[in-house]
Amino acid sequence: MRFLRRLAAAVIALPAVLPALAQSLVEQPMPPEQFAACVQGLAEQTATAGRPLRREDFLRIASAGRYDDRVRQSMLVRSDEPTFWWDELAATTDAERVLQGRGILEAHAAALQRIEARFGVPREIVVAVYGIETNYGPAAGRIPVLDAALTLACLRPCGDTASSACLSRERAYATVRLLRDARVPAENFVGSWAAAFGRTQFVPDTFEMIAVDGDGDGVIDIIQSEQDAWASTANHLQRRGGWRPEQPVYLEVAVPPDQQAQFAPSDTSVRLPAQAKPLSQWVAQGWRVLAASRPPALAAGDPEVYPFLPVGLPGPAFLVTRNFDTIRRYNFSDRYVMEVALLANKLAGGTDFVTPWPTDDPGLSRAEVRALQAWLQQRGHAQVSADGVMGRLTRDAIAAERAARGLPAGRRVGQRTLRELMQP
Ligand SMILES: [Ca+2]
Repeated sequence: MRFLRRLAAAVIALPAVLPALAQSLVEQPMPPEQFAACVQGLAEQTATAGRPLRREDFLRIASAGRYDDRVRQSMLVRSDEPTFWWDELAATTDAERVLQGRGILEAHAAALQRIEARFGVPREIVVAVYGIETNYGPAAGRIPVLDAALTLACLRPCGDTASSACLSRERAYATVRLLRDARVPAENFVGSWAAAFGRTQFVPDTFEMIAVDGDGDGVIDIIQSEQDAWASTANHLQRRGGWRPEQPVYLEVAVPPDQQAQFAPSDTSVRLPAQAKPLSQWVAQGWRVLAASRPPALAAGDPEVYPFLPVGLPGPAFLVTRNFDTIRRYNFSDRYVMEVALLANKLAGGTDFVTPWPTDDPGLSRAEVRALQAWLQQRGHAQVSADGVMGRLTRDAIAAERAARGLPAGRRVGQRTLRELMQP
């Protein structure tokens, strides 16, 4: 599932290199006595909590929490399997997800319109976040949030730093406060390894500050209520960064030949927020907006934009607006932002990027991945399940089949290699 492979919503980025102490903590499962001592230590620091939390309340509730090694394993495997932009976007914005999202837009038009009017965030963006975070569903993780939050706080300790600087500790305290105040039903309180929960994947500390009641029943329930999840997402996008309704997230562009050198060679992502300036100035310098990519939502105006080239040149090039940064505050990942933006664009009737990715082997839709997985099962790879997710077991089977077919070694297939692999 996507949310297990990536930082979930509203999680602030981890440092690229973990401090030495934290790194040693994730190398081995934490012994039970060390976890218990850690929880006790957290109890002794509740005075530093961003919002009031009594030591005895923390201990009473946290004593039900357990160390969950899936958290540590997820922290370790994050960079194990390199993934390509064209694979991720092919799966996350495939026809199936567009169709399902359009169905939601149609079935809940009135509610989504109300939310759009209240927060000024387009309904397509809200539904796209829903689609990317949890594939439009409540099945948003399987780890008890209390366990995930306590385990994270113990694997990523903060020492004596002030509470405001200690995200993992504050997340554990927020989790306990939500349970103390019965703001979430304990039996449904499950989520990702990063302690994100609900239909649009909020972490407890963000939930406390940002989640709102969308359906007007007086209760905030982002697990059961779609409208509460959508309103909370829209509120996040409006309050953290400020959504500019008249602006798209991105404009696909052609970079003028005399300015291409700074974006080559390919394979290096380039994002230049410091170069933000009005679109008209880029156009004056020869940058050309590719008309077919123009999102329907683009209105008149001259937004400040800056270059973003996911894989350098050759490859798709964009000028992105402040709305790009606002989505990035929801989930600190350039790829996540473009997944949401492209899906939203397709939901609104727009098309895929005009410029091809620099590959002769484009990515697969989830339907194609499922067909591949069914074929792998027939070939005897019983461990593979046909779930449309290119996980480790599927990649193991691909590697074995590629070897059997005499194809170059690898753990991936795209459109071209799929045909080569599956030909009789
Ligand atoms: Ca509600």
